Amino acid sequence: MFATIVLLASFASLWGGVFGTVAISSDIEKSENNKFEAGEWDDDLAVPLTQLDHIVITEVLYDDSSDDDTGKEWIELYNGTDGEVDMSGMDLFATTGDDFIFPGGFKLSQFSFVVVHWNLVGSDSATDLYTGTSDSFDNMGNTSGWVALFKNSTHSKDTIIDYLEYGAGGQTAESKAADAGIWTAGDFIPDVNEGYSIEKKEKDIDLNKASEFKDQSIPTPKK
Ligand SMILES: [Ca+2]
Ligand SMILES: [Ca+2]
Ligand SMILES: [Ca+2]
Ligand SMILES: [Ca+2]
Repeated sequence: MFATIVLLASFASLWGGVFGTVAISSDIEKSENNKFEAGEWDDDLAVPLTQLDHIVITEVLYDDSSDDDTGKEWIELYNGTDGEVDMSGMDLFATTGDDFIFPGGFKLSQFSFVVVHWNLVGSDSATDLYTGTSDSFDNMGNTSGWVALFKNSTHSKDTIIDYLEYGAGGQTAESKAADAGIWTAGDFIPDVNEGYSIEKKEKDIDLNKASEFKDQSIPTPKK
C-alpha cells in the first residue's frame, strides 16, 4: 500500500516536472484522484503520504483589512520535510530590496509552521519571528508582489528555495525562480480582497504553480 502511494507520488512529481506546461487543473485532479493530498496521513506510519524536501511558503497576508498595513502583514512558512530544518541565515524577501535574515540558531521543527511578521517589532519565538522596523521596510504590495526564500544572502537560481508571485507575472525574482525550475515565468496567484490571504491548498505538496494557492477569506497563521 505504502509503496504504491510512494510510486504515485513520484509519478505526480515526474508529471509536474515533465509536463510543466500542462494546465495545473489536470495535476490537481490527478492528486485528488490518487488520494495523497496534504492532511492525509498513513495511520500505520504516522507520516504524511508525501514528503517535501524543502521549506515552503504556505500563506501570505499582504493586504490587511486596515488602510495602513504597517506591522500587520505576515508570511507563513512550513517544514514538511523529514526532520528539523536549521534556518539560520536563510533570507526571506517580500518586497524588492527588503529582506529578513533568519536568526542564527533558528530551527523549524518537522511538520511545523513559522510566521514572519513583516515590518513589526516583537519577541522571536519558535512560531513567530519579527523583521523589526530598523531597515525601513516597505509594506508588501496590495495588488501585486512576490515572496522568495533563499538559502542565504546570495540570491541566485542556485540558492532559491521557494517562490511565489501574486497579482502579476514578471516580478523581480521571477527569472531566478524560473531558472531554478521552481516557477513558471508569467504564472501568478490572482490578487485577493483586502483582509484576505493567499494560502496553499495542500501544504505537503509543492508543484510550483500559482494554482496551488487559494483565496483565503479567513487567514490561518500557524495552521
Ligand atoms: Ca500591503
Ligand atoms: Ca490594507
Ligand atoms: Ca514552490
Ligand atoms: Ca496557514
